[in-house]
Amino acid sequence: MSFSIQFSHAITRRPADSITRGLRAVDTGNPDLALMQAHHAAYIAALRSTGATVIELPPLDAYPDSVFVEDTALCLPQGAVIMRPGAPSRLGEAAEMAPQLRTLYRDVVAITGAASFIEGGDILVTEGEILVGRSARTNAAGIAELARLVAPWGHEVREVITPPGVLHFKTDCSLLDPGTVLSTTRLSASGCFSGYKVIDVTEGEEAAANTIRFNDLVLMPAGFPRTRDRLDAAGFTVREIGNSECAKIDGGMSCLSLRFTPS
Ligand code: CIR
Repeated sequence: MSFSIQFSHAITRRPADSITRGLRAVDTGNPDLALMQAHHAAYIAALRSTGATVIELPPLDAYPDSVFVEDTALCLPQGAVIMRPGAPSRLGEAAEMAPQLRTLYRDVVAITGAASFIEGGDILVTEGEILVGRSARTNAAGIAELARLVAPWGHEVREVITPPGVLHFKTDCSLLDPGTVLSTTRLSASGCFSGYKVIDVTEGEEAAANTIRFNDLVLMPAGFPRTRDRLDAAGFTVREIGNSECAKIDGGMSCLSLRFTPS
């Protein structure tokens, strides 16, 4: 059983009407809620098709970015860690997720330091380590606090750097199997994946790097044919999911769920 790619559960949250106020680095127009809902439904259906239980939480209008549940928690086999998002408008989302995780896990701990900030999008869990990218949302204090919390569970944290101008570490990479990473070249060139097999996305298809391996499937954003060819050639079972609306507010496949096997 590979805890980094096999999961019995996922949690998602339906997009709220307020999604049009979602944070974004560059304004390319507001997401269309109806189309986003359709993409979200396809995403959930794909997760369920692997046999997993998917818990769908109701929309939270007070938090425009709350559909991106990944940023609120880190779920490990031994327990869950509630994050402290670095985006002030997202800080309250973590407290909304905590009670859900307490119903599923015996052990739920939290990042609490006033100076600690960390978002789940900056965290890549592999079989042997937890890589955390320092970014505009995740700072050294947040990473150090996470390392202290997960050490008793046997996990080692390695601090890495999210490329400048990139929202989250996992905006630019994802785990395809316990030893294989999909990455942009700008990230893999930093050398942070030494010891892993790396498949680079095709130049010009950087937005394809944020996929998720969920049980037998790799969910990838639709519309990146050359990267898809690379994944097919490497033997992965790929499901393309429309991501045009989430992409307008810097979201992708990983942000839309928490994936875990509760203990
Ligand atoms: C934000 O800027 O926080 C959201 N608009 C997008 C969050 C994407 N989350 C993720 O990649 N884990």
